[in-house]
Amino acid sequence: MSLVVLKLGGSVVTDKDEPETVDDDGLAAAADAVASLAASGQVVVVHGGGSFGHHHAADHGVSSETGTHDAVGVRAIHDAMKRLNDAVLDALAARDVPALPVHPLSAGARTADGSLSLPLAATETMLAEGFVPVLHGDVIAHAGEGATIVSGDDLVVSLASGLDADRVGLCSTVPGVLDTDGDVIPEITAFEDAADALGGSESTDVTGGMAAKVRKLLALGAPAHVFGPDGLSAFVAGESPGTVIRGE
Ligand code: IP8
Repeated sequence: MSLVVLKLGGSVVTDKDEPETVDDDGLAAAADAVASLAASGQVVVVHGGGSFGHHHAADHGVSSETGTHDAVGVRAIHDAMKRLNDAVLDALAARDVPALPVHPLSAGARTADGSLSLPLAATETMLAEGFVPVLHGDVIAHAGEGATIVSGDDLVVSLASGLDADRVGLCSTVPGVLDTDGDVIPEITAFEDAADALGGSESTDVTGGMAAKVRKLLALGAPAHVFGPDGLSAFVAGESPGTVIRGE
């Protein structure tokens, strides 16, 4: 059975300008898409932080590099993400999708070099038993740093490679990877295809993390589609909305 890993950006399922506010229409459209995917194969969902995780992370001075040893702060970030995760699970349950939470804080860790270790037994067994695992960007124990933020994108890369996904979708508010004129690049098969737009081949994180994201997605064994909310139904139908990133 084919396996799809789908990331729902925080800006798609929340109202980024209002603290801890779900974007009901965005979440409904995303949940409809997951329900369609789940009807024909296996799906792992990952969602971002949006207006739930990010301001708590900023309040406590925590980023993906800078950690904290303050358990109160770690819980504030994690609890906010659990509230958003509950809203996503509820929207899926309302569509009869057998969705279950997997909280990265309790499942994985970062090693001292910053790489993510995410054991997959829970996710794999849920899939084999017909459930739809739903992970989320989170705060996570980090060797030497206390706890730092793990983004949904990093989880997608670990899940897609560890579970040998067939397709990966990243739905955010941008319609794809954009060239220097602001047009969507339909296909990227090497970093050089998008190097100008991404700030050059030496750049790792200049355009909202897109350069780093493209590099990681090129290393996957599965095609990764980067698209906006308007592309969700095309992605569900097996088409290639936005940009497809395909390493060779
Ligand atoms: O929105 C970040 O996940 P992202 C999650 O995928 C937190 O970057 C806790 C800020």
